[in-house]
Amino acid sequence: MKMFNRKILSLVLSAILFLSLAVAFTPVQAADGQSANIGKAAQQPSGEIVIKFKEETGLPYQDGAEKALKASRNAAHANLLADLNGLELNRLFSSLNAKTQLSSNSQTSVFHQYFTAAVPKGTDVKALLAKLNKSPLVEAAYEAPANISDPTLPYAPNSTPVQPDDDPLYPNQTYGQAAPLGIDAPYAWQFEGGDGKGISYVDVEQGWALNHEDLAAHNILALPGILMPTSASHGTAVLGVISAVDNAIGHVGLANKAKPIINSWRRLDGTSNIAEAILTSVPALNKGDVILIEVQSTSSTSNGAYVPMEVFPAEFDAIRYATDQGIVVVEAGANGSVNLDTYQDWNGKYILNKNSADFKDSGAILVGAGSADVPHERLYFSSYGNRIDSFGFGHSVHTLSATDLSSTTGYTTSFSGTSSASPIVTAAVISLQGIAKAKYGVTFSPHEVRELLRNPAYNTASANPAADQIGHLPNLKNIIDNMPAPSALSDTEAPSAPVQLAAANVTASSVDLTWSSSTDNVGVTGYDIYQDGVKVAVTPNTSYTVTGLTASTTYSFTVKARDAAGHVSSASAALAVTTTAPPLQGQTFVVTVPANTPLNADIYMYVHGLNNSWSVNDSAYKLTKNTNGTYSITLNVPIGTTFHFNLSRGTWGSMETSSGGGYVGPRAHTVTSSTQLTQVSVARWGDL
Ligand SMILES: [Ca+2]
Ligand SMILES: [Ca+2]
Ligand SMILES: [Ca+2]
Repeated sequence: MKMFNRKILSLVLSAILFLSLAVAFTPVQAADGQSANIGKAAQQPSGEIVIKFKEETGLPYQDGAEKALKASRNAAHANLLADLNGLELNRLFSSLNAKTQLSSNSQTSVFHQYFTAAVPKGTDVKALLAKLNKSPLVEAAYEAPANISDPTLPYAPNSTPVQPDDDPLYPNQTYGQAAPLGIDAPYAWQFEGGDGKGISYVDVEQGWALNHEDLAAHNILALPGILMPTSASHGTAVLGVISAVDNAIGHVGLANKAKPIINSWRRLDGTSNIAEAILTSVPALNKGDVILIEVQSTSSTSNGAYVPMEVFPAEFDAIRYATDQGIVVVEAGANGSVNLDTYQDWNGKYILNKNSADFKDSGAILVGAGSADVPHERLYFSSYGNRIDSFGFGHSVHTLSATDLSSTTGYTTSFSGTSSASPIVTAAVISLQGIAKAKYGVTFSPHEVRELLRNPAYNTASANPAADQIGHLPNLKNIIDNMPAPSALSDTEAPSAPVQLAAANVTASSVDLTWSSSTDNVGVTGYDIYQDGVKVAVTPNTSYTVTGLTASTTYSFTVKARDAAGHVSSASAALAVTTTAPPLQGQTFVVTVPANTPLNADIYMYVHGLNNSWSVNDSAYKLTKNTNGTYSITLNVPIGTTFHFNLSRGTWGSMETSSGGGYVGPRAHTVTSSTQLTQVSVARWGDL
């Protein structure tokens, strides 16, 4: 094999310079007839080509190998140099050099024949490659692979194609159209599962017309509960957005192949119980399925404004139970115009503000209401704040309607509120879960699907995100194009149990818990805190302040770690914590005595029971005489205590009586605050 000589290379430096300048300005005739000057714009490559030279070319395996051609007096080399037209040749395999031996038989290997060259912008690459491939020294010249990506299977085409064109009202469903206007349901429909096939959902509200002509084909399952005729239009409208049948009438639900189930919060016994409806929906569903909560309420601290149901502890716990089971919960954010960041519950806690230490995460996707046009503005009635994950259209939603439970037809152009926004978001969730299930056999955890909807890179922002605070409108195309595999696919391991659980700052009603981070094969997403076996909190941090405890009481705490796939670790070692005794509160009693009370009388408080050892003249309970003639005493007693007392002048015979000399029952006193002042009036003494 012929090898080049570095000395020759240096001797012909000026010749190289001349030659390279000469080729640099040689126009190449492009395939389309236009000439492209490829030597000038070398700073802006448009791509890479790979050239495999024949072994007899003899290029040294080093970057800048074209310099060797310039130094050569071989005519074939000169022709090749001309064909290269100024390109720089670099090693394709930068791990190899001229001395690397990959074969015992040869100093070089097939790999030493491969070079790569950056092609300047404007080059006719086809023409360049054609010329190189004709060269007697080139075995192959081709474009380097572009658009390299993971060789995962593409989403399978939908085996039950959605045919919306013969559903006459479909064109009015702008909320389903491509982003930025809608969530782009047709994009999802192309793929197996994108129409909701394989996924079930429960709609929790209180009335539906299940025999509506555009729903009846579903044979909708009704869980036990009472259906209210006055709410038939609402429930029918919600179902229409998601489940209107793909036929030749009415609308097309955005996830019309999903299985709809209804569960009335009007229970069979006539009570209203949304938490019960959520709880009883869970057994009807599988992991990855969805519960839609189409209810709102006012709370004692919302000043009459509607707030989402999760502000109520029973509903919160029911939602968290569902999300802990892997069920995605979508919850209407409510129509009370409330800034959820500043909403306080009856304990003064900012339970809906993610930036507050008080924040409690139910795991639900909370939905706000945006306008039905672009840019989507927050509607005046919508709840808002950092807790809102997503928004849908809050007005002008075209869907099914009904006048009563037995309606078989009816359509509306004006379904509205966070009620109309929530089924739009629900349909997006169902589509994603359906595609994941079809492709991977598993669905996303509630945490994962919420993160997909919250991702600002994938979804459509509202008009003024910083002020609107209603999250994003789902954009199924972007999410699907960027969709990761559900972590449940690869992650089958639970995190390690938390260790070093410790308590600090123990008070009569609270304790600070800390623990060491758990480890996980993928990643820990949070910790569940258990108090006497009952989960009381979820936090992404390794510390938590448990509040609302009773004084002088021993509690047992444990902590479990969880990952994005929903796996939960075993419990940490239990930690027993005894709260401190309650702080004593000063209770002042001011006693007015009868006019015939001797000026030098000693007045005592007799506290029934153990407090003063059955003594009616215990000096610790002797009152002080005030300048205005009243008597007073301050007792230090724990808050919450109730005790009974009477007054006397120090003997059983001088106990207080009624004005007629009758028995006076024990006076009850309950300590409710630290600054209580109680006025007591003695009518008469028993001996005077
Ligand atoms: Ca159709
Ligand atoms: Ca239809
Ligand atoms: Ca894991």
